Amino acid sequence: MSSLNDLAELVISGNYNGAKELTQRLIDNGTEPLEIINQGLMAGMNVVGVRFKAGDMFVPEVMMSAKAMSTGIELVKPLIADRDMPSAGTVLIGTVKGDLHDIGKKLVVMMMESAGFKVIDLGVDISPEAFVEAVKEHKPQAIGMSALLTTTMLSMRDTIEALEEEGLRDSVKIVIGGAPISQSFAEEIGADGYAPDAAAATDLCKKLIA
Ligand code: B1M
Repeated sequence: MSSLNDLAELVISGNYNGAKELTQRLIDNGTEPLEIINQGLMAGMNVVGVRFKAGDMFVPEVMMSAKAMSTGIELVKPLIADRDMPSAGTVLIGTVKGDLHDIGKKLVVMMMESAGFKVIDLGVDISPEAFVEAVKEHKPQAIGMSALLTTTMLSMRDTIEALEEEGLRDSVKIVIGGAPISQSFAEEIGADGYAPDAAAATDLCKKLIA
């Protein structure tokens, strides 16, 4: 195996040892670092996103693919100046106040990073005030909120209201998701969009930020 297509295939199959070895070989052969990222690692992850959305790939497989991709990125990163790293924008993400579920949110983070977003993951149990402070500090283009409990989803509304009170609402796009969330709830609380899964969240952020 020696080509960028092969590298993409290794990412798709979640073969992180293979992806690591081939990335190193491509670097040693003088392949441009950005080509390795765009035409190899990210190209593979884009396919994963499409297949996951279509229900042809499942969570554990996506996690293996994301690991393969990030293993390669770690090798290439030191060779690229920060300003040249492809960046689709900055997304701040967290599981809302009172909620400790983060498996789905981590999947969203991985997919977004794979698509070239700089993702700042605030973690779980994030209060509206903490979201506001983080927006002031990181100035993201978008915020992602995750909730898995019907009792915590209302914290999304509180967060949006807190952003409005601070005059920050219009500076960011807001995407929400998680098992109890729906498009109508997003509309009700004034979010910019709802995504049912990690791939859709990534697509939505691309669309909203563009
Ligand atoms: Co909890 N839990 N849990 N739990 N838990 C659920 C959510 C529940 C549905 C189980 C049930 O009763 N059938 C239920 C909620 C009921 C409700 O409110 N309607 C529940 C409950 C009640 C609780 C506790 C209250 C239980 C208790 O203590 N009595 C408690 C609450 C703790 C708290 O948060 N304060 C609790 C605790 C836990 C654990 C800690 C044990 C553990 C979480 C571990 C962790 O996340 N680190 C846990 C788990 C694992 C689950 C289930 C079994 C699985 C959730 C999961 O990870 N799914 C869940 C039942 C179920 O869903 N079958 C359940 C896999 C994950 C990939 O999917 O998170 O949906 P999901 O993410 C999806 C999409 O939703 C979407 O993308 C992902 C896929 O691509 N998505 C986004 C998610 N975030 C997004 C953000 C976006 C866009 C898309 O944009 C930003």
